[in-house]
Amino acid sequence: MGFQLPQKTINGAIMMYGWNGKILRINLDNNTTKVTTFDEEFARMYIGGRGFAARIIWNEVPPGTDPLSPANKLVIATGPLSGLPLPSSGKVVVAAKSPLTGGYGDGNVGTKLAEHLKRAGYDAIVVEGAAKDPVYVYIENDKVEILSAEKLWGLPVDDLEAELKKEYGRNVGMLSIGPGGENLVKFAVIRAMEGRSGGRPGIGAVMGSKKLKAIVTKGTNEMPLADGASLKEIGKEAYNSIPKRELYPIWMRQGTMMVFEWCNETSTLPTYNFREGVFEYSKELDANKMETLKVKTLGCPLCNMRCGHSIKDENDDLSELDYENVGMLGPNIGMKNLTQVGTLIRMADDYGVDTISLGSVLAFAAESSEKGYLDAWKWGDVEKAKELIKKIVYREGELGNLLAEGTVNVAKKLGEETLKWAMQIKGLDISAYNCHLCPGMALAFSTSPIGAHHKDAWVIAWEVQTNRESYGKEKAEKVIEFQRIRGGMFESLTTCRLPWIEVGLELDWYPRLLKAATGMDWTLDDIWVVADRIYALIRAFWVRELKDKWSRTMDYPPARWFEEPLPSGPLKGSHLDKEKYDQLLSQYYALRGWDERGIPTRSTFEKLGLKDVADELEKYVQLTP
Ligand code: PTT
Ligand code: SF4
Repeated sequence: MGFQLPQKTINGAIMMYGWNGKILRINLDNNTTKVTTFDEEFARMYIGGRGFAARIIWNEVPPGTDPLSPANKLVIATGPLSGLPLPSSGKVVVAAKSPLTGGYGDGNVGTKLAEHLKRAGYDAIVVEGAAKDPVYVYIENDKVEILSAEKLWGLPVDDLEAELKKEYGRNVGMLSIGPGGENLVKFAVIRAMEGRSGGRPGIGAVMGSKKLKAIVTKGTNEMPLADGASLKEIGKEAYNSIPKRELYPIWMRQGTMMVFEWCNETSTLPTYNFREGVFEYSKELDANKMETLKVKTLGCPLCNMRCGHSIKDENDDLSELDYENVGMLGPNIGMKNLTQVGTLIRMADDYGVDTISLGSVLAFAAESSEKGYLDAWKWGDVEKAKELIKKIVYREGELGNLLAEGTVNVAKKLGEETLKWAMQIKGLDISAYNCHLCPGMALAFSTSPIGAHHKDAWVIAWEVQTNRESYGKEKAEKVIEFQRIRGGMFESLTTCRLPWIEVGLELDWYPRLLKAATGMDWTLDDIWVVADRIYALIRAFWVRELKDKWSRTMDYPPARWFEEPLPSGPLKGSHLDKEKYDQLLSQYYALRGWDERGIPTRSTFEKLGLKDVADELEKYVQLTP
């Protein structure tokens, strides 16, 4: 890469531009806080967000740690572009060892905390240990208070936020958990005051295990920028260019719900636990229907593409409809009415559980009931669904307690054969795209570093438009290209990727913005190297956890997509071909410099500057040279 980080001296201490160089450590075992620093080398190698989180978790969470024990660490990390005046920068990464998958887990949340944390003087927070009684944390620049949350514990997210706003006002960053996180539901998320959610792999449960109800942050310092004037100028140009884009008007009307109809038309809509790809009632749930019900649009801070389209639910409460939410709590569980789906989404938000995994575990329970393994509920019964959601969140009774463990764990309890219809990969439930005839997207899901999430490589639109049936090398190349951009660049910068995806904001804006923020000349190729490093590091984490239980089958999609052809729709009879998928996976591994087990070779680790990781990993598995 060959660049030098510029530095400035403040009161004798060397500072970087773009980063504060400081991580706030909050230890809840003994109610202490301290600040640790990182140097230029660390910033250059991992950029921020996911990169910082992955390295901290690799270094500090020992193999075999129970994810819900005090030894796990909760990391909340910004990147050098988070919280700055540039498009959609109000994002942070929340990460920990996942209680759902047992591997590395993270999520991305839109929140004012991105800006406030940076202005408070920190790039990241690491929460260590666990409190005995419920607490929340208030950070205001150098002041960090650990306060009793005795009166807040048990509150659903909306009520909690209302209480904390009374105390701190609206001009703060606020992340919190609902009863889902408190009760250690394995797919609990962290909620933001702006209505967003993050941390699908149970990061909210990790926060709950630490008895940490909320983090409120207020920062008032200047941002450490190399060239603040240029940054403002380039950021303004970028903001101004967005509304001129062709797709901007439709995006502003429909947001992520835009894809609902397309999914139904292309047989990729998750329907009845991904058994089918088309839903006969899709018109009752799609974006056009949403537009007739929409009352408000919410969104993350610093964004001019706000996409939280909200309707009133059955109780007249606001419910935010994103495609994943509607796909998983709509057709995937047989719901035909958008207002009712809105009620289920609203419950998930207020309780603080992931809509995708919730839809998946409910679908799994309906199918398992149909097959005689459970007596839970039937598809489309909205009253029963509401009852079950409550039971899950409060772990009520045997059934609630069982389903709160998440699909993969329920399947393991019911019997190995039920794993055939447990729609997950590496333990994380698949988000809302049916891949009976999308080998590239199946590969993207299977090689995502946190388990089956579309966030790292949403190749499905490209795949369906080009050569859908191909298992050629171009699919592996496209997955890696997207993983570098989405999972590497956007997760470490850390900003929202939607300006690039949805309205076509060109990627080369980002090195320009990075130059203004950090003073460094980054090229996109420099960033891809960091992305590959982060991928190799996260893969090392998974392998270190699983040791000899790790194999390439961890990168396989569920049996349903191979063995059960689509029973209806224009693609009736389609399914993935296992042998060809395996060849595609081998091509992916070869392109990444990973061996046939899907483990980076020693030479790949070393090329990426991760010799120390290779040395540590070699204590657990033999590496290919
Ligand atoms: C994300 C996942 C998604 S992805 C959705 S809808 W999507 C679901 N949203 C949930 C929700 O809402 N409430 C809830 N209780 N559970 C939910 N689970 C699901 O979580 C989100 C947007 C969206 S909307 C997407 S695609 C993009 N994701 C980004 C990303 O991952 N990285 C990034 N740099 N930019 C992104 N921009 C977009 O952000 P997870 P958010 Mg989320 C209410 O968290 O764990 O990553 O899972 O992030 O701030 O809510 O914004 O059709
Ligand atoms: Fe948030 Fe949507 Fe804006 Fe991205 S585009 S920052 S998800 S409101």
